[in-house]
Amino acid sequence: MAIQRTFSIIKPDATKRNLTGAITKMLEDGGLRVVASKRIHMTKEQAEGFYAVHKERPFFGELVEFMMSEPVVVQVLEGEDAVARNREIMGATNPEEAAPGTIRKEYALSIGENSVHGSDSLENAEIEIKFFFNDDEIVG
Ligand code: RTP
Ligand code: MG
Repeated sequence: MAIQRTFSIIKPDATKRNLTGAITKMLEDGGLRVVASKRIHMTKEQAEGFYAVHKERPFFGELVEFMMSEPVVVQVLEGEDAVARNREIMGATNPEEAAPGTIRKEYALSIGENSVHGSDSLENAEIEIKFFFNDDEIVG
């Protein structure tokens, strides 16, 4: 299996409850390394741009408002099979369907306020990393 990089967001519901450290520990314990990290307050342009693929979905407006509601922590995670590994550690989008021991099972409040984002493919990981980070901010 190859070493990959993926993109993660610790979402507003989690930063608000001071869960940045707890969630990062779950990612690290799961075998991923944080090679870039910053806390930002997303602008409307950033939230709409990042979630542009969802713009026709009924929850788009709600999702954008949520992502702008509090600061988030954007991270680049590195490790073996990092894209899939991160998705496993996160658990299903809906916390009611998330497996025991996953971040969303442990911490998510609802299908919308679900504590973390993780890239769903290697191709999207590259696009999402570039959306928030310059090359010199990532230290492997
Ligand atoms: P993410 O992109 O955030 O890692 O989550 P995901 O792949 O598991 O879920 P996706 O289908 O890509 O949806 C993106 C985010 O939109 C919010 N959502 N709300 N109200 C709803 O029915 C609903 N469905 C999705 C969630 O915050 C989800 O993570
Ligand atoms: Mg997604």
